[in-house]
Amino acid sequence: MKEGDLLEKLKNAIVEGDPHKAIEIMNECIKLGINSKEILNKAIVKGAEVAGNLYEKEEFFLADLLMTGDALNAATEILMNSLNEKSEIQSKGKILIGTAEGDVHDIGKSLVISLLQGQGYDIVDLGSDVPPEEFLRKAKEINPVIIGISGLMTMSISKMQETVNLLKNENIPSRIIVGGGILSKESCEMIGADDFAKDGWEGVKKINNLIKI
Ligand code: B12
Repeated sequence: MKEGDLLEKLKNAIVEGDPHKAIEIMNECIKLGINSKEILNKAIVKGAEVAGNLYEKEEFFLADLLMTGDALNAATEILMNSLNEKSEIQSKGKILIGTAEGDVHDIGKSLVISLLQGQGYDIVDLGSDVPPEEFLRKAKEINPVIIGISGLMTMSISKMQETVNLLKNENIPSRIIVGGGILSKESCEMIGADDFAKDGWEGVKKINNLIKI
């Protein structure tokens, strides 16, 4: 099967919320050596977008979104394993990461973590729905070079802002980067973070740049 057809089938399996099919096609993609960025952008994120739009139009219900979440998790787990296998680099420093308070979305964050581990960073993952005070407590304990905050919902923006304000007011020296589907350069400025990334690969590049400063 052609690469484009396979990625289209993977996207459909994600929208349909079929983890078994997603696993089968993902394994095929890896076997064929399809570039992981292509898999992520053309199948995984596209599938998530289609499901999200259907949900917005009320053609999908929460149960459908949950099934898409299962298929997304199944596909990204395989992608993450393939990214991890390639990591043989020395530690570049500690990164503290979590999803903003009130937000349970964590699939994109997990992907970013795999990419960063592949680049040789040590990751401390606070999970999802993380209160600003928890970011602060952990930052004081481990002194990370970077703090990453993920957020996928509009309401996460104010929580990210609150977290950044708290960290800056407490003079935490770590550089802060935010990411997640809803963010833009403008919302990043509003949040007061040092940078933002639209996808995981851009995140890695920007983090590498931030630690040079
Ligand atoms: C799967 C999904 C779920 C799953 C989540 C499972 C999980 N464990 O994560 C479930 C079913 C649980 C869920 C629940 C809900 N969801 Co939902 N969900 C989605 C969906 C379809 C896909 C999200 C996803 O995984 N995308 C794929 C990943 C790979 O992309 P990503 O997260 O953007 O990550 C990439 C980049 O952004 C970046 N990145 C991400 N984080 C970070 C962090 C850093 C530091 C960096 C550098 C980069 C970075 O790198 C990643 C890789 O490139 C989206 C639609 C969409 N378009 O995103 C809706 C969506 C996010 N959900 C939405 C909603 C409304 C909800 C619910 C409120 C529904 C409800 N009525 O209960 C609840 C939220 C509950 C809560 N309190 O959080 C809305 C949010 C709307 C808004 N603007 O606020 C969306 C946009 C759907 C829509 N169009 O309406 N959801």
